[in-house]
Amino acid sequence: MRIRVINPNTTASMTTTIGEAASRIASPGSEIVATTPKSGPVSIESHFDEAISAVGVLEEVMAGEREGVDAYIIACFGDPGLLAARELTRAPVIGIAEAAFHMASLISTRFSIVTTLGRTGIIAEHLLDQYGFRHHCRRVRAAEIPVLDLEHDGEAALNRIITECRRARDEDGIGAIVLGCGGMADLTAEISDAVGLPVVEGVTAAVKLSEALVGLGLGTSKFGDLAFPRSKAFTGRFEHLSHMTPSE
Ligand code: 5HY
Repeated sequence: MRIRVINPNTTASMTTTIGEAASRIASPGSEIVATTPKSGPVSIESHFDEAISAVGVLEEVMAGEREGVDAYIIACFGDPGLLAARELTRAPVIGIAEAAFHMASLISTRFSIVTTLGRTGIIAEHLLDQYGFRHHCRRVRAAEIPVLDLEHDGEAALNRIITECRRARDEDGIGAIVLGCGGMADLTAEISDAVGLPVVEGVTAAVKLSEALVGLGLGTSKFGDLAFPRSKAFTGRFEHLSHMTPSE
């Protein structure tokens, strides 16, 4: 099966980190194709960044539909454009936040999230409510590191993340930790060793969930709100999207 892993920010080196982590965990026979949108923010650290990045995600899904893809992963912890992306395909589309919440709730009764900047914590909280995991999550914590520090100042960033994970372990009464950024995809083992708790990371969790859904022959339902978008005209910079409704 071919799994398209979309990094919604436009930092190619972070796409490489995400793609390598996905390939390491993928089953034999699963081909990981990690992609970066042509347009968008170099990192996603606000509602504005999130909104703009969603268009890039949707264009990557449309490209995947032309090339033939069995499953899609949205590798940003805000799951930008998730439901809109599901409208465009019959294939499963998995957001890394949703995947991590599901996996963490299977191995612990309570988990905490450790993300990058405090200001994006609210985005994770909104997703906890939307997906019905609020009661599983004790706290959304932040290491207060800009997303691209994971690429440019990895050691210092890792130490701040480990420090916050240890605080969560000692203060939150939890059984597991969820890492709150796609750029942390390669840090799971190191953090788990340093903290001594199960650490759930969304990119790798999403790969395994994608393989399970495709293996079960399950895809995005086309009945109801996730049916293909109705064909219509688009104007201005989106004119190329006009009447592009995928074939039924
Ligand atoms: C992410 N930003 O996973 C989010 C993390 C965050 O560019 N990739 C990003 O801090 O919300």
